[in-house]
Amino acid sequence: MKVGVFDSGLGGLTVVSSIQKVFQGAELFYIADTAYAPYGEKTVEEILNRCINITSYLLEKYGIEALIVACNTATSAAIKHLREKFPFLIVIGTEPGIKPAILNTKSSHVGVLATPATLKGDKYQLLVNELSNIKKVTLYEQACIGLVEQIEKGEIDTPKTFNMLEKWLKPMKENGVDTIVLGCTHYPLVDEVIKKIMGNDITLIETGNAIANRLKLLSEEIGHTNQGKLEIKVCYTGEINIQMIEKILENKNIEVRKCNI
Ligand code: DGN
Repeated sequence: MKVGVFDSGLGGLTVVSSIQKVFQGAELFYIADTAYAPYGEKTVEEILNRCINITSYLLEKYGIEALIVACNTATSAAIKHLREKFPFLIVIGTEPGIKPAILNTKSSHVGVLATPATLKGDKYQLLVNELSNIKKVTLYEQACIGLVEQIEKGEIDTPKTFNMLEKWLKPMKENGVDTIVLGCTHYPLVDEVIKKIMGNDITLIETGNAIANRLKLLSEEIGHTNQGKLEIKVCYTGEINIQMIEKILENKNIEVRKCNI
């Protein structure tokens, strides 16, 4: 089985890292669209164009049968169009884990960290409205402008990244937030910094495992046996920090190359 996964950069590799744990016997082609990163500050049309171009490339070059949009921003902008345009593909998107956060919180104060595009998108607003009758919670939404760029540079635990997060998390800390949604696939890469600021009792909700299990389930429905090796190949469109790829996937033998899309 051939699976395509993409994001604006390294973030979607946090999803691939979860996939590695439950999904086998397949080839996984990852596109890091770093020439057009970050997506979070682009228009919906610009993001949609990139999503269509990348999906067409993955189909033509590798013949993928499943596509994972490992990016909350791109999912919000394009998932509906991708499903309409490529109806024969299994298409799995990424959404902020608001529901598990609402179910988890004891203080009823929940933080959401995401890109500006995700928080502004209709899809996010719909999700929040839909879930508002499960339980009454106060949401502290924060658009983390510049955080994706810091992570792409490999600046995970530097004073600048710490200070950015400390400023954004201050109102959450002061108001007793006990659960934070990591609404961007890059943010699990700074989970230790967030814990340093919020304390170890904070619950961080990410979606990599849920996506990996969904891929496993949907692929088995079409006859995938889920046995053997998972081979991962990474392509990037601009620049990329290769040490970060090896670190996230805990593997130094990943094939990495540049591609033009
Ligand atoms: N990893 C992307 C997400 O989940 O939204 C980041 C998008 C971006 O490039 N800012």
